[in-house]
Amino acid sequence: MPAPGENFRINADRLWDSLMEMAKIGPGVAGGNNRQTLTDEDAEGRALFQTWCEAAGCTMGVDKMGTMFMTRPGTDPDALPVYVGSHLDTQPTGGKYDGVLGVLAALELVRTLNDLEVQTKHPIVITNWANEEGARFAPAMMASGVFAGEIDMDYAYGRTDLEGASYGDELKRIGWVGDEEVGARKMHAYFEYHIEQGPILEAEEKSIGVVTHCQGLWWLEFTLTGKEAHTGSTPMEMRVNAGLAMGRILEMVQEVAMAAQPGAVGGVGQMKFTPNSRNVLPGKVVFTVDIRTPDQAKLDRMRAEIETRGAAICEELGVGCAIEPVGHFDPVTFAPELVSRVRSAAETLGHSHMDIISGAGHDACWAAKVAPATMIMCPCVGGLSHNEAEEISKEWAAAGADVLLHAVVETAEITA
Ligand code: HGY
Ligand code: MN
Ligand code: MN
Repeated sequence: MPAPGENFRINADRLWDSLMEMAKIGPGVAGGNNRQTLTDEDAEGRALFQTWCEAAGCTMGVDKMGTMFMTRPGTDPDALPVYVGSHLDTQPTGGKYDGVLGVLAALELVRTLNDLEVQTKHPIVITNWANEEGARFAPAMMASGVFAGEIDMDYAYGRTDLEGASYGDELKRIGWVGDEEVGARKMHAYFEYHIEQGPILEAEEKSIGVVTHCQGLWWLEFTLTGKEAHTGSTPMEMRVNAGLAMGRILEMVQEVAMAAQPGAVGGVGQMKFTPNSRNVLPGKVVFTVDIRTPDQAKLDRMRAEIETRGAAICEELGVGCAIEPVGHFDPVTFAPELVSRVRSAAETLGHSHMDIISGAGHDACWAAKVAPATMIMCPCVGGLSHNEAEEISKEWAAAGADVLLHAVVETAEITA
């Protein structure tokens, strides 16, 4: 069969309508979403997604981590499927498109193939990975990490949120414990379409990011032990001040990341003081340092320096210090043959494009461990993401979805 021409495109309005419909579930307080993993809102989003996929002729499978697999049959049932997915869970103050665009663009791809009565040799499986964000249960990309054999399922089940609820209990509570062994499924290839979550594509005025790599990551959880004491009557020289140690460590992380420029980031997004009372010096401070760079050696050097200097800061202040890695993956190189398929699809469709390294982590990073995998990106306004003001245009959304359609169909091989 000849490769589809440049008129082979998705229905941009239907994709946009689906995005807006899904965005109504788990609304945020400022126009975005709060549909955190394994919450009732996540369950509601899953149910809507299941209804849509089954209406498009897909059959559902769910694995023991709660990841959803919606299969459109191919003409060769023995052919390994082409998986196309991302995630429906969001940050607490997330946007409407992070993850959701990739899942619903995959659904739109199937809807378009149905409209045109196109058959493919390989089945196509739309995938909604559970707990991509890692906001409620660290690490991020947890279910895809278990799928790739990089994270132990019992460890994952035992992860708890700030209220002490465990992943396993919450998955059971919302009724989404599947029956499939995690990772039993084999993939012919994996594609993920995602907003860039950074400023490059918009600044360069490119509609398509041809993602060649993804930077590596460490999440280092620091637990600092101080001495609870009165903030008013305790003399400065008597304090065992875990809060001060945290402040100095944050400053040091900034310094390490700036010294590693260009191409490195470091910071902290979450911390917890105990007892977290205004006039009690904290007995315990827990926070997670997030460092990332595409350069393997630099990533390892940054981790070593932050751990060594963090321990020294605590020793100087007499504060106890424990450091536990709670998230990690090495820099990822995506499958060159799929990357060039994405690039040529953008060219066929006449979309401006550029090669790009993903700054954010994605389920594709783990999928790349077990199958040829790659990603497609579209710009986002101001490069903003993990913020309720996250925004894209309908045109950007459709351009990437068209590239996804072409690259996936070429990989799944049209038969009719
Ligand atoms: O942390 C990440 O990069 C992703 O947004 N979960
Ligand atoms: Mn995402
Ligand atoms: Mn995200």
